[in-house]
Amino acid sequence: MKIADARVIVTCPGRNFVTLKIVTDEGVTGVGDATLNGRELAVASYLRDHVVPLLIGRDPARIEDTWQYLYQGAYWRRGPVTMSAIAAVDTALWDIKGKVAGLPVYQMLGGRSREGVTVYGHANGETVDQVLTEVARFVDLGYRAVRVQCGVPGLAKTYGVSGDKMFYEPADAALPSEATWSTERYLAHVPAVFARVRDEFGPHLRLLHDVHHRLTPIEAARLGRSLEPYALTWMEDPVPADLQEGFRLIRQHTTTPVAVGEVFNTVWDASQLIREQLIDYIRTTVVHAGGITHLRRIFDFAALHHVRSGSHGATDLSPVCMAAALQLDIAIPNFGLQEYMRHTDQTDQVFPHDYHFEGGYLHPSEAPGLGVDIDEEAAARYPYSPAYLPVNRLEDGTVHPW
Ligand code: KDG
Ligand code: MG
Repeated sequence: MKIADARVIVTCPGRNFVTLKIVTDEGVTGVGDATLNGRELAVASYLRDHVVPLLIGRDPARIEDTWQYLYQGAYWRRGPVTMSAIAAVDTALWDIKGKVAGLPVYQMLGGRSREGVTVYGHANGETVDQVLTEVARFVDLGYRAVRVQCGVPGLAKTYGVSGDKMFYEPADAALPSEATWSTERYLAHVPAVFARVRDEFGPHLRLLHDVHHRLTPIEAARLGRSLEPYALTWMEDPVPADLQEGFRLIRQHTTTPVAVGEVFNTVWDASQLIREQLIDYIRTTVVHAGGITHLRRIFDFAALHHVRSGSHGATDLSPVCMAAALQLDIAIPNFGLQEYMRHTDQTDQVFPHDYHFEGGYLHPSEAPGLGVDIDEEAAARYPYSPAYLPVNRLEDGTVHPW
């Protein structure tokens, strides 16, 4: 069997997605997600101009060899554009291998380690009362874990607090919108939010919070300590992880678990954090960290260091990524949690799939391969539309992480 064709499909059914579809000379097809929020066309070009010509005629069964060929062969390693492109190829080849074998991909990864994939949803509101209403909605839907984000008094807009509560869209404008940030106001408010949520929902609901890289290590240490009475499952991205030894300071001061990694692309981005056990959950995902092959490598390395998975699963990761993530989540020994933000009906129509939510769990498809596809005719009805993530500034105008 040989790869006969590979198509890069850019579509915007409510938000932009980039998908690679590989076709073999025997008519077997596989799909991979290549979406990089706000930089979609860079990955589309990397694939079309520099990867697709190298795929034609290759044996689709040689997944590891193709991964190494694209990673080592390019000479220029790592980075979100390169690794999203490699991820798309890798994911599509696992899809093909599963279809050829007649097995869902998780069976080729060692089979089930659990009955379902525990997911967390996003409850957010401008006020604490709104937050409580949203948490209740997720609890009623059966979620066992909920991420809680709240507006900050005195700030007009806070990233993570969305207009549409169920189909949250972070890339909100054709050019980046701007918001104003105050760490002082934030740190003063967050513990009170979690006090109310714990009080209302009791000790058993798993609660999470995303800091979106906005703090310094000592500020994060203070936040973690102030949240200890509310027993969070994790505090996410407390500081930018470029300087990894900064996490030592956080660890010295708080027992609130730490989750990091949605912007990481390789095991090398996380190696110090994992080796020194400075984090508890690694949030790398299929699409941005080199596909199923490389994400499995990261999770195995993490497993040796008491670190569990917590894959990113926002709406800017397509159903193709989610289908692939679930195949891995159900199989690995050190699964922690899977983020799950629901896609809109438009998106689900473009990407037919049969993973499903039940009782707080997502269940991967049992179909051969990944159990997801792209309807190319439907995709063609939604042309690319520029959309960017917002930018944050401090009250004095200094650019700051959102
Ligand atoms: O593209 C960026 C989003 O995926 C990001 O804002 C989502 O932080 C995020 C999360 O944890 O889902
Ligand atoms: Mg996050």
